[in-house]
Amino acid sequence: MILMKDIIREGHPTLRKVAEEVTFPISEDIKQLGLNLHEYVMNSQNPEMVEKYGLRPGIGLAAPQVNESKRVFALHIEGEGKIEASFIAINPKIVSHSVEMTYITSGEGCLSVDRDVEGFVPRYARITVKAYDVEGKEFKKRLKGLPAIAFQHELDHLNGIMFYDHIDQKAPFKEIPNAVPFVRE
Ligand code: SB7
Ligand code: NI
Repeated sequence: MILMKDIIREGHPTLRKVAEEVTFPISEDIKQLGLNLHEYVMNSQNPEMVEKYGLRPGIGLAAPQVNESKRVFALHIEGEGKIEASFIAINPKIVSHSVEMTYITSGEGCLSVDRDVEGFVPRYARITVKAYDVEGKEFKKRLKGLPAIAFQHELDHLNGIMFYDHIDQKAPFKEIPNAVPFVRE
């Protein structure tokens, strides 16, 4: 089980590496890594588990954040008891995206960043993605809203990119062209 002590923080070199592609057939270790990442994000949204294990809530977690430089991440996004997106993605890619952009009005955070970094993080409003699941089966999805934003945040981790790399240093709250703001409750 992944705990906060297993999550590396900014300054650790692994967060700046381009993670390695997963090879096929998918090994038992990679499968377990994916399942553990997914378990963390689900547990971190369960008040009893948060309390018991001191978890910080997160809607996604990428393998490099647990110091495994592999192209794997997990997402779990629930709102009003409804699961909006919940999956493990191996060798994920964006196959197409909208021209329209979006950004979370309150900014983004990261389990590997122990400080608040303010500013708008431009993201594609809609994306079509492809990835493999832990059984090695390819899937394709269309994502919008928070799942689309989170997918891009996690994919960035696989490429050594942190959310604040996208914030305009001189004008963090400058309007983003072609963007429809996303308000997170
Ligand atoms: C806000 C938070 C996240 C994604 C998009 C907007 C995920 C936070 C948890 N992570 O650090 C995952 O990498
Ligand atoms: Ni992150």
